[in-house]
Amino acid sequence: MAEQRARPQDSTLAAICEKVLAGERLSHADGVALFRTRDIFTLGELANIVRERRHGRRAYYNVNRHINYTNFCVLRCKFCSFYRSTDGRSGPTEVSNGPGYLYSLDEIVRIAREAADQGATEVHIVGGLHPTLPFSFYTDMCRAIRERCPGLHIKAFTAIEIVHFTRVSRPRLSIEEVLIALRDAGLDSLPGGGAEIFDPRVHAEAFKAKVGEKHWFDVHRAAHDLGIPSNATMLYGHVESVEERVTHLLKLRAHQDQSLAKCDDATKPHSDEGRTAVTSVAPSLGRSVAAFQCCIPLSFIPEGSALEQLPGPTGLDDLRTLAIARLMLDNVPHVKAFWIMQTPKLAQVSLNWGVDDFDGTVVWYDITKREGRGTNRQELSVEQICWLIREAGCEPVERDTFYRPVRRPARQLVPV
Ligand code: V47
Repeated sequence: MAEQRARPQDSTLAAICEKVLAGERLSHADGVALFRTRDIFTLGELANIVRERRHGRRAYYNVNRHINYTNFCVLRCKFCSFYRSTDGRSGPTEVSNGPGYLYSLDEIVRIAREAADQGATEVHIVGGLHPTLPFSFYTDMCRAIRERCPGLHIKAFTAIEIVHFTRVSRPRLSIEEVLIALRDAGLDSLPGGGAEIFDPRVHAEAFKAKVGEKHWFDVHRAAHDLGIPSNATMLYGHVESVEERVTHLLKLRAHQDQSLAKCDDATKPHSDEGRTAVTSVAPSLGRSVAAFQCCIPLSFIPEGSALEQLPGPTGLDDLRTLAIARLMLDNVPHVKAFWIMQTPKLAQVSLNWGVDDFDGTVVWYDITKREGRGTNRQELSVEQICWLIREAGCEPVERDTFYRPVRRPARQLVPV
């Protein structure tokens, strides 16, 4: 059993190994030591031990579709290559100087319907902060998707968009009121985007105009209190230090402690034991409290952003960060490698470094493109994902958004 093998070559890791093997919580200093160590095999092995305790050799993926409904944005975050200024003419750099766009509601519903017809269980919808769209655009979007695709899980809007909606709503709504209106229109869960790095210095340097950590946590706290599950991200490899990454993870852990303390057993995020979903019909989310289901460390892609002079994370930095997220977040069930950002090859390797979730088929993705000018068609087929997972020695498990296994007849998925 892997648990017996961790014998660190770096003696400073001995106490950390003992803590991990005993299931004890790691400190900030432990997290920093793991970032600094050259004993990468011990780090990977520790993260794999924790991953196997929770999930065995299972590796999750989902059949999903990302919809980035607009790239117009009132913000100009330095790490972002996606936004277009609201006059529609410019992006952050020459490379990312393509046109601005806004999908109509009909187009969004058409994409969602097509995804559902092709077997998707989830749509993941996020966009820029559009300057003029009314709040009704977003509730109408959820309502129309819910009507046309009743079984499709709607995971939509980062915390930053939710705060933006409070500002554009008339009369002005609170965060809680916005979430209730969206939930009543069909929203099932929130994605984890927009967290970046919870640190005032990094905030001032890389995304000054964006709302900061207080608002991000206010949205996720309100969502959890309403019984709406969510995810949490960390954007790493730009202007932050490793100490700031560890602080970010510990802030997520502290928030999760609070949410879990309020959770009743029925809604506590769970591994898939004993639960099976044929479709992604959400459990009733009404009055219970929810929590983070998953942490997604996002590997910064510099191309096309105002920080494109930076090198971005190396492969080893990606692996370290994913492994350390697994080790620090002892109360978050899943750690995801989003293959769009870590690349399929690295995401595959990370399945033995603490990661248990590969995200999904995605199909279209606009927010980042690896080559800067690359196409937004970014898709892996179920066959490709399962092959990568199996080759890593894991068992592929198709999940719904709540990590319940999806069982479907062979060849139910229609190729796009
Ligand atoms: O909020 C922006 C980040 C996020 C860049 O919840 C960048 O399951 C890297 O949150 N390089 C959107 N990252 C993606 C996101 C996400 C993805 C997959 C799954 C889930 C989930 C959430 O991408 C943004 C921002 O933090 N981002 N620009 C960039 N240049």
